[in-house]
Amino acid sequence: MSRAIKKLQSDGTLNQPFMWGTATAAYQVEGAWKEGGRSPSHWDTFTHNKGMENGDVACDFYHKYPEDIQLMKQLGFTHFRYSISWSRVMNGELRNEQGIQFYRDLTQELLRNNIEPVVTLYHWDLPDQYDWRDENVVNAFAEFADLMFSELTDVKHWITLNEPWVFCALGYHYGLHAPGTEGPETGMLQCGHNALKAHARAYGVFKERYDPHRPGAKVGIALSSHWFEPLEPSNAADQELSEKKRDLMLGWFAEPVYGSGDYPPNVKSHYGDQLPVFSEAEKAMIKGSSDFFGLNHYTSVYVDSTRGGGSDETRIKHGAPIGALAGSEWLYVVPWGFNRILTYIKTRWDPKAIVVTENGMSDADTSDVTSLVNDYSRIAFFEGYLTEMAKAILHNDVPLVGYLAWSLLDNFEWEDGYAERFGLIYVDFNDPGRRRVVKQSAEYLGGLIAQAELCR
Ligand code: PNW
Repeated sequence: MSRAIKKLQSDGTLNQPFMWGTATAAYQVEGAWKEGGRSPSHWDTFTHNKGMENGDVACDFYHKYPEDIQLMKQLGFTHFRYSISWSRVMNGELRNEQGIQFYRDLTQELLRNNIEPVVTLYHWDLPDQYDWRDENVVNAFAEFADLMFSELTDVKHWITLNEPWVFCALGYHYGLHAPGTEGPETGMLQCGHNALKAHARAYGVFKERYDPHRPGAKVGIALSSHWFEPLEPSNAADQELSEKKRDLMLGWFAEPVYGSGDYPPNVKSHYGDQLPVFSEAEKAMIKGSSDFFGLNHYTSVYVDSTRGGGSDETRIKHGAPIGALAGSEWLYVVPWGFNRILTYIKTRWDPKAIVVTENGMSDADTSDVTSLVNDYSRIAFFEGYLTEMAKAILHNDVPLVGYLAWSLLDNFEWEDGYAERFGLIYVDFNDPGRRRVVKQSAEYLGGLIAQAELCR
């Protein structure tokens, strides 16, 4: 690991210290859903209407962030990724001063403790009055982005949107995420189309109005993807179908932003007339609208072209699972897939820089706090994935500039509520004070960062 980091630090083209951080999202950690003038987002409405577990209190990060920042500092993290709750800082078209003040305070507290902020503008908590299928969200998002760019003047790393694949597919097609719409693929495609435009507009606002006065500031987007591995690597049909699946999950958003400005051919042929069309001006606006490639990566799947439609993805080869199953039914631990997807991104799009904006694993919730805190399987996860990341840097010249572990805290895991724990820090959700306990894996990462520091 440290050899890879050393190479990175001495590489002139990437002359910035490696970003070692953790990541969170507003709705998953903040709580305080009605405080300080916050209005509801569609996640409040969705969870309340369905009677699900929810983020009303979550980790109470809204009140406890100074304590959490001290923990990050003790562990040695250099960066922290958090998101802005749009409906905390804006009420319709109006700004909400108290909400904005919260993010100013949080940002200043990080900087006072020598931790660099990485701000996600949108991590899924859409104000109730908007809908991603409706074009008017594009302007609204650009205005919200403008407000935050103008207020958080010290932030150097901005992420416009987190995982449009997830919020469009799960929100407007499968109905598992807010707003809970189960329906034809057209809704999800319209969502993706507006998301790309909203992202590019926000990028444009920053470049035009703020970039000249913010030396070193960067704006990007965070895209999520599994690695799709052909079940039989020598089988041409498996290869072809794997490539198509990479396009349907990652290329759908990456190709417009980092490639041609338009959807990849596989996505066009798969959806046909259902797929909205960009004008030439929109393509020009979207193409190149990112200063780095933000990647959220967790797991890999095999692709088996001999099986029909729904079952052509499998986790089993010759009777053996692709990796150990973590605490989420979709999360198999596959370190080698991490090197492959990083190298694939470098080869296909050759971005200036890649930031791993999320990577981590879950434990199923149990009442056994001791075993949740002595999380040796998470240490094995990080060891495996970081070793593969180092190989990607050292052997495949992947321009990696940062690694942000998901997540700082056990938190509200969307449709799975509090049943899955992704944190480096345990949170007691039965305790009104939301007591924190640092897990062994956090100490492990802290040790690694200290080692990497020695190479500077
Ligand atoms: C990400 N998948 O979501 C989100 O950005 C986080 O908010 C979330 O807590 C975290 O990963 C863990 O789930 C994903 O199915 C959801 O591949 C699903 C997938 C990937 C990422």
